Amino acid sequence: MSSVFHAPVGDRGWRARAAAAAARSAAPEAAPHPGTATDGPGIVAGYLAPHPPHLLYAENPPQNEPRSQGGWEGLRWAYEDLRRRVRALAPDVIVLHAPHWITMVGHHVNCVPNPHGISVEPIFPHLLRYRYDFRTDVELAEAIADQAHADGLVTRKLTTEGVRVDYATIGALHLLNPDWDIPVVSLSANNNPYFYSSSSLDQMEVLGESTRKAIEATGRRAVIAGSNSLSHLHWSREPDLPEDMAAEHPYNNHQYRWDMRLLELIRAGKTSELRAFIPEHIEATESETKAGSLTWLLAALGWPEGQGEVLAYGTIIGTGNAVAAWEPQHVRDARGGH
Ligand code: 2X7
Ligand code: FE2
Repeated sequence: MSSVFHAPVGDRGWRARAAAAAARSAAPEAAPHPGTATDGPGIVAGYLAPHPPHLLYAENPPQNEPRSQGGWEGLRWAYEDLRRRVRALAPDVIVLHAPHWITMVGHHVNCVPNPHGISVEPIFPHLLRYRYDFRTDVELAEAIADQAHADGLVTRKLTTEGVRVDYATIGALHLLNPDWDIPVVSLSANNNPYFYSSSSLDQMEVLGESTRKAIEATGRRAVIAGSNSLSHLHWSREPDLPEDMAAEHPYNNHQYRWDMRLLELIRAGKTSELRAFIPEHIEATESETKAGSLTWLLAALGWPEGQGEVLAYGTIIGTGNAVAAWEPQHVRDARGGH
Protein backbone atom coordinates (compact mmCIF):
# COMPACT_ATOMS: atom_id res chain seq x y z
CA MET A 1 0.00 0.00 0.00
CA SER A 2 1.42 3.39 -0.93
CA SER A 3 1.78 6.03 1.71
CA VAL A 4 -0.07 9.27 1.22
CA PHE A 5 2.32 11.19 3.44
CA HIS A 6 5.74 11.91 2.01
CA ALA A 7 7.18 13.01 5.35
CA PRO A 8 9.65 10.51 6.82
CA VAL A 9 8.26 8.04 9.31
CA GLY A 10 8.43 9.65 12.72
CA ASP A 11 7.76 13.19 11.43
CA ARG A 12 4.70 14.08 13.41
CA GLY A 13 4.82 17.85 12.90
CA TRP A 14 1.35 17.75 11.46
CA ARG A 15 0.07 16.14 14.65
CA ALA A 16 1.38 19.11 16.63
CA ARG A 17 -0.34 21.48 14.21
CA ALA A 18 -3.60 19.54 14.51
CA ALA A 19 -3.29 19.59 18.31
CA ALA A 20 -2.66 23.35 18.21
CA ALA A 21 -5.79 23.80 16.11
CA ALA A 22 -7.75 21.71 18.63
CA ALA A 23 -6.44 23.84 21.49
CA ARG A 24 -7.43 27.01 19.64
CA SER A 25 -10.94 25.74 19.04
CA ALA A 26 -11.28 24.69 22.70
CA ALA A 27 -10.27 28.19 23.90
CA PRO A 28 -13.02 30.44 25.26
CA GLU A 29 -14.94 32.56 22.73
CA ALA A 30 -13.07 35.85 22.24
CA ALA A 31 -10.63 36.41 19.42
CA PRO A 32 -11.75 35.72 15.85
CA HIS A 33 -11.36 32.10 14.84
CA PRO A 34 -8.15 31.47 12.95
CA GLY A 35 -9.95 29.89 10.04
CA THR A 36 -12.34 32.60 8.95
CA ALA A 37 -11.42 36.05 7.68
CA THR A 38 -12.84 38.97 9.61
CA ASP A 39 -12.10 41.28 6.71
CA GLY A 40 -9.90 41.11 3.65
CA PRO A 41 -8.36 37.91 2.34
CA GLY A 42 -9.05 34.51 3.82
CA ILE A 43 -11.95 32.10 4.14
CA VAL A 44 -15.19 34.08 4.36
CA ALA A 45 -17.55 31.15 4.92
CA GLY A 46 -17.69 27.36 4.95
CA TYR A 47 -20.60 25.22 3.83
CA LEU A 48 -21.58 21.57 3.99
CA ALA A 49 -22.94 21.09 0.48
CA PRO A 50 -24.27 17.62 -0.39
CA HIS A 51 -24.10 16.37 -3.95
CA PRO A 52 -26.47 13.41 -4.60
CA PRO A 53 -27.40 13.68 -8.28
CA HIS A 54 -31.09 13.79 -7.36
CA LEU A 55 -30.73 17.40 -6.20
CA LEU A 56 -29.36 18.64 -9.49
CA TYR A 57 -31.82 16.47 -11.45
CA ALA A 58 -34.70 17.99 -9.48
CA GLU A 59 -33.60 21.52 -10.44
CA ASN A 60 -33.97 20.87 -14.20
CA PRO A 61 -31.07 23.09 -15.25
CA PRO A 62 -30.56 23.39 -19.02
CA GLN A 63 -27.11 21.75 -18.76
CA ASN A 64 -28.63 18.48 -17.50
CA GLU A 65 -30.27 16.15 -20.04
CA PRO A 66 -32.77 14.25 -17.84
CA ARG A 67 -36.01 16.06 -16.89
CA SER A 68 -37.77 15.81 -13.53
CA GLN A 69 -40.94 16.91 -11.76
CA GLY A 70 -38.91 18.24 -8.80
CA GLY A 71 -38.52 16.62 -5.41
CA TRP A 72 -36.24 16.96 -2.34
CA GLU A 73 -37.46 20.55 -1.97
CA GLY A 74 -36.35 20.99 1.65
CA LEU A 75 -32.68 20.55 0.72
CA ARG A 76 -33.03 22.49 -2.52
CA TRP A 77 -34.62 25.46 -0.80
CA ALA A 78 -31.70 25.47 1.65
CA TYR A 79 -29.39 25.61 -1.36
CA GLU A 80 -31.34 28.64 -2.61
CA ASP A 81 -30.46 30.28 0.70
CA LEU A 82 -26.79 29.30 0.28
CA ARG A 83 -26.76 30.76 -3.23
CA ARG A 84 -28.00 34.10 -1.88
CA ARG A 85 -25.30 33.99 0.78
CA VAL A 86 -22.57 33.23 -1.74
CA ARG A 87 -23.71 36.07 -4.00
CA ALA A 88 -23.76 38.49 -1.07
CA LEU A 89 -20.23 37.48 -0.08
CA ALA A 90 -18.97 37.82 -3.67
CA PRO A 91 -15.93 35.58 -3.07
CA ASP A 92 -12.98 35.40 -5.48
CA VAL A 93 -13.17 31.62 -5.54
CA ILE A 94 -15.10 28.57 -4.34
CA VAL A 95 -12.84 25.77 -3.08
CA LEU A 96 -14.54 22.38 -2.98
CA HIS A 97 -13.63 18.98 -1.57
CA ALA A 98 -15.90 16.21 -2.85
CA PRO A 99 -15.77 12.42 -2.43
CA HIS A 100 -16.23 11.08 -5.94
CA TRP A 101 -12.98 12.23 -7.52
CA ILE A 102 -11.25 9.30 -5.87
CA THR A 103 -7.47 9.21 -5.93
CA MET A 104 -5.73 6.09 -4.70
CA VAL A 105 -2.39 7.75 -3.97
CA GLY A 106 -2.22 11.24 -2.61
CA HIS A 107 -4.36 14.34 -2.73
CA HIS A 108 -4.83 15.84 -6.17
CA VAL A 109 -5.80 19.39 -7.12
CA ASN A 110 -7.44 20.20 -10.43
CA CYS A 111 -5.17 22.78 -12.10
CA VAL A 112 -6.80 22.62 -15.56
CA PRO A 113 -7.73 26.23 -16.44
CA ASN A 114 -11.05 25.50 -18.17
CA PRO A 115 -12.54 22.07 -17.44
CA HIS A 116 -15.41 21.32 -19.79
CA GLY A 117 -17.28 18.23 -20.94
CA ILE A 118 -20.11 15.98 -19.79
CA SER A 119 -20.30 14.63 -16.26
CA VAL A 120 -22.30 11.43 -15.82
CA GLU A 121 -23.38 9.77 -12.59
CA PRO A 122 -22.34 6.13 -13.08
CA ILE A 123 -25.06 4.59 -10.87
CA PHE A 124 -27.79 7.09 -11.74
CA PRO A 125 -27.03 8.08 -15.38
CA HIS A 126 -30.77 8.60 -15.87
CA LEU A 127 -30.53 11.48 -13.34
CA LEU A 128 -27.31 13.26 -14.19
CA ARG A 129 -25.72 13.84 -17.57
CA TYR A 130 -24.54 17.41 -17.23
CA ARG A 131 -22.57 19.66 -19.61
CA TYR A 132 -20.09 21.69 -17.59
CA ASP A 133 -17.72 24.49 -18.54
CA PHE A 134 -16.01 26.43 -15.76
CA ARG A 135 -12.86 28.32 -14.80
CA THR A 136 -10.25 27.14 -12.32
CA ASP A 137 -8.31 29.57 -10.14
CA VAL A 138 -5.05 27.96 -11.24
CA GLU A 139 -2.79 30.13 -9.08
CA LEU A 140 -4.65 29.13 -5.93
CA ALA A 141 -4.97 25.50 -7.05
CA GLU A 142 -1.20 25.25 -7.47
CA ALA A 143 -0.60 27.06 -4.18
CA ILE A 144 -2.81 24.54 -2.32
CA ALA A 145 -0.96 21.61 -3.89
CA ASP A 146 2.43 23.16 -3.05
CA GLN A 147 1.40 23.97 0.51
CA ALA A 148 -0.02 20.49 1.10
CA HIS A 149 3.23 19.02 -0.22
CA ALA A 150 5.22 21.27 2.11
CA ASP A 151 3.00 20.12 4.98
CA GLY A 152 3.87 16.48 4.37
CA LEU A 153 1.10 15.18 2.12
CA VAL A 154 1.63 13.39 -1.15
CA THR A 155 0.03 15.72 -3.69
CA ARG A 156 -0.42 15.98 -7.44
CA LYS A 157 -1.48 18.79 -9.74
CA LEU A 158 -3.93 17.56 -12.35
CA THR A 159 -2.93 19.35 -15.56
CA THR A 160 -4.26 16.88 -18.13
CA GLU A 161 -6.97 18.46 -20.25
CA GLY A 162 -10.15 16.48 -20.82
CA VAL A 163 -10.28 14.42 -17.63
CA ARG A 164 -13.99 14.11 -16.82
CA VAL A 165 -15.00 16.01 -13.69
CA ASP A 166 -16.97 13.80 -11.29
CA TYR A 167 -20.65 14.31 -10.61
CA ALA A 168 -20.21 15.26 -6.93
CA THR A 169 -17.95 18.19 -7.79
CA ILE A 170 -20.29 19.28 -10.57
CA GLY A 171 -23.45 18.76 -8.50
CA ALA A 172 -22.30 20.72 -5.46
CA LEU A 173 -20.78 23.53 -7.53
CA HIS A 174 -23.91 23.89 -9.65
CA LEU A 175 -26.10 24.00 -6.57
CA LEU A 176 -23.87 26.62 -4.93
CA ASN A 177 -23.46 28.78 -8.03
CA PRO A 178 -25.51 27.75 -11.07
CA ASP A 179 -24.14 30.73 -13.01
CA TRP A 180 -20.61 29.28 -12.72
CA ASP A 181 -19.25 32.83 -12.72
CA ILE A 182 -16.95 32.35 -9.72
CA PRO A 183 -13.64 30.55 -10.30
CA VAL A 184 -13.24 27.16 -8.67
CA VAL A 185 -10.59 25.00 -7.06
CA SER A 186 -11.52 21.33 -6.81
CA LEU A 187 -9.73 18.81 -4.60
CA SER A 188 -9.74 15.04 -4.89
CA ALA A 189 -10.69 12.58 -2.18
CA ASN A 190 -7.81 10.36 -1.29
CA ASN A 191 -9.18 6.88 -0.76
CA ASN A 192 -7.00 5.77 2.15
CA PRO A 193 -9.86 5.95 4.72
CA TYR A 194 -11.42 3.03 2.93
CA PHE A 195 -8.29 0.93 3.46
CA TYR A 196 -7.25 1.92 6.97
CA SER A 197 -9.76 1.61 9.79
CA SER A 198 -8.39 4.37 11.99
CA SER A 199 -6.34 7.60 11.78
CA SER A 200 -7.46 8.12 8.25
CA LEU A 201 -9.00 11.55 8.75
CA ASP A 202 -5.72 12.97 10.06
CA GLN A 203 -4.66 13.84 6.54
CA MET A 204 -7.82 15.82 6.00
CA GLU A 205 -6.89 17.95 9.00
CA VAL A 206 -3.56 18.70 7.35
CA LEU A 207 -5.14 19.31 3.95
CA GLY A 208 -7.63 21.71 5.54
CA GLU A 209 -4.87 23.72 7.18
CA SER A 210 -2.83 23.70 3.97
CA THR A 211 -5.86 24.98 2.08
CA ARG A 212 -6.35 27.83 4.52
CA LYS A 213 -2.67 28.83 4.39
CA ALA A 214 -2.69 28.86 0.59
CA ILE A 215 -5.87 30.95 0.46
CA GLU A 216 -4.32 33.50 2.82
CA ALA A 217 -0.96 33.51 1.05
CA THR A 218 -2.56 34.19 -2.33
CA GLY A 219 -4.80 36.90 -0.89
CA ARG A 220 -8.06 35.28 -1.97
CA ARG A 221 -11.46 35.77 -0.36
CA ALA A 222 -12.71 32.21 -0.53
CA VAL A 223 -15.90 30.32 0.17
CA ILE A 224 -15.05 26.71 0.94
CA ALA A 225 -17.44 23.79 0.63
CA GLY A 226 -17.20 20.18 1.77
CA SER A 227 -19.54 17.90 -0.13
CA ASN A 228 -20.54 14.91 1.98
CA SER A 229 -23.77 13.07 2.64
CA LEU A 230 -24.18 11.93 6.26
CA SER A 231 -25.59 8.42 6.96
CA HIS A 232 -24.91 6.56 3.79
CA LEU A 233 -26.93 3.36 3.54
CA HIS A 234 -29.30 3.56 0.61
CA TRP A 235 -31.93 1.50 -1.16
CA SER A 236 -30.81 -0.87 -3.88
CA ARG A 237 -34.01 -0.17 -5.84
CA GLU A 238 -35.56 3.15 -6.68
CA PRO A 239 -39.21 3.97 -7.38
CA ASP A 240 -40.42 4.08 -11.01
CA LEU A 241 -40.54 7.84 -10.63
CA PRO A 242 -37.20 8.65 -8.91
CA GLU A 243 -38.65 11.86 -7.48
CA ASP A 244 -41.67 10.12 -5.91
CA MET A 245 -41.42 11.66 -2.47
CA ALA A 246 -43.88 9.15 -1.05
CA ALA A 247 -40.99 6.65 -1.24
CA GLU A 248 -38.40 8.90 0.39
CA HIS A 249 -37.57 8.37 4.07
CA PRO A 250 -34.57 7.53 6.26
CA TYR A 251 -33.00 4.13 5.69
CA ASN A 252 -33.88 3.29 9.30
CA ASN A 253 -34.34 5.03 12.62
CA HIS A 254 -30.81 4.19 13.76
CA GLN A 255 -29.29 6.08 10.82
CA TYR A 256 -31.64 9.00 11.38
CA ARG A 257 -30.94 9.28 15.13
CA TRP A 258 -27.18 9.30 14.60
CA ASP A 259 -27.51 12.03 11.96
CA MET A 260 -29.56 14.05 14.43
CA ARG A 261 -26.84 13.69 17.06
CA LEU A 262 -24.30 15.06 14.62
CA LEU A 263 -26.56 17.92 13.55
CA GLU A 264 -27.35 18.86 17.16
CA LEU A 265 -23.61 19.34 17.75
CA ILE A 266 -23.39 21.58 14.68
CA ARG A 267 -26.44 23.58 15.77
CA ALA A 268 -25.02 24.00 19.28
CA GLY A 269 -21.67 25.14 17.89
CA LYS A 270 -19.94 22.37 19.87
CA THR A 271 -17.26 21.96 17.26
CA SER A 272 -14.61 20.23 19.34
CA GLU A 273 -17.22 17.65 20.40
CA LEU A 274 -18.20 17.33 16.76
CA ARG A 275 -14.58 16.67 15.86
CA ALA A 276 -14.46 13.69 18.20
CA PHE A 277 -17.95 12.56 17.15
CA ILE A 278 -17.32 12.39 13.39
CA PRO A 279 -15.42 9.05 13.53
CA GLU A 280 -18.09 7.58 15.83
CA HIS A 281 -20.79 8.68 13.42
CA ILE A 282 -18.90 7.10 10.53
CA GLU A 283 -18.61 3.85 12.44
CA ALA A 284 -22.33 3.85 13.27
CA THR A 285 -23.80 4.95 9.93
CA GLU A 286 -21.26 4.30 7.12
CA SER A 287 -21.31 8.09 6.83
CA GLU A 288 -19.88 9.52 3.64
CA THR A 289 -17.90 11.91 5.86
CA LYS A 290 -15.41 9.02 5.84
CA ALA A 291 -14.21 10.52 2.56
CA GLY A 292 -13.05 13.50 4.60
CA SER A 293 -14.79 16.51 3.08
CA LEU A 294 -16.42 17.61 6.35
CA THR A 295 -13.19 17.21 8.32
CA TRP A 296 -11.24 19.09 5.65
CA LEU A 297 -13.84 21.90 5.76
CA LEU A 298 -13.79 22.29 9.52
CA ALA A 299 -10.01 22.00 9.75
CA ALA A 300 -9.67 24.76 7.16
CA LEU A 301 -12.02 26.87 9.27
CA GLY A 302 -9.92 26.15 12.39
CA TRP A 303 -12.71 24.11 14.05
CA PRO A 304 -14.60 27.26 15.07
CA GLU A 305 -16.37 26.84 18.39
CA GLY A 306 -19.74 28.59 18.73
CA GLN A 307 -20.55 28.64 15.01
CA GLY A 308 -22.68 26.29 12.98
CA GLU A 309 -26.10 26.44 11.44
CA VAL A 310 -28.17 23.65 9.93
CA LEU A 311 -30.24 24.97 7.05
CA ALA A 312 -31.91 21.69 6.11
CA TYR A 313 -31.82 17.93 6.54
CA GLY A 314 -33.43 15.46 4.17
CA THR A 315 -32.97 11.94 2.92
CA ILE A 316 -32.07 10.99 -0.64
CA ILE A 317 -32.77 7.38 -1.58
CA GLY A 318 -32.48 6.75 2.17
CA THR A 319 -29.15 8.53 2.82
CA GLY A 320 -28.98 11.47 5.23
CA ASN A 321 -28.05 14.86 3.80
CA ALA A 322 -27.68 18.25 5.44
CA VAL A 323 -26.97 21.75 4.20
CA ALA A 324 -25.03 23.56 6.92
CA ALA A 325 -23.09 26.80 7.30
CA TRP A 326 -20.18 28.11 9.33
CA GLU A 327 -19.89 31.87 8.99
CA PRO A 328 -18.03 34.36 11.17
CA GLN A 329 -20.05 36.74 13.30
CA HIS A 330 -19.52 39.76 11.04
CA VAL A 331 -20.99 37.84 8.09
CA ARG A 332 -24.00 36.84 10.16
CA ASP A 333 -24.34 40.43 11.44
CA ALA A 334 -24.25 41.78 7.89
CA ARG A 335 -27.16 39.47 7.02
CA GLY A 336 -29.15 40.82 9.96
CA GLY A 337 -28.24 38.36 12.69
CA HIS A 338 -29.51 35.20 10.97
O1 2X7 B 1 -23.25 10.38 -4.22
C1 2X7 B 1 -24.31 10.01 -3.80
C2 2X7 B 1 -24.60 10.10 -2.39
N1 2X7 B 1 -23.73 10.58 -1.70
C3 2X7 B 1 -25.81 9.70 -1.80
C4 2X7 B 1 -26.91 9.14 -2.33
C5 2X7 B 1 -27.15 8.74 -3.66
C6 2X7 B 1 -26.31 8.93 -4.72
O2 2X7 B 1 -25.14 9.55 -4.74
FE1 FE2 C 1 -21.78 10.71 -2.65
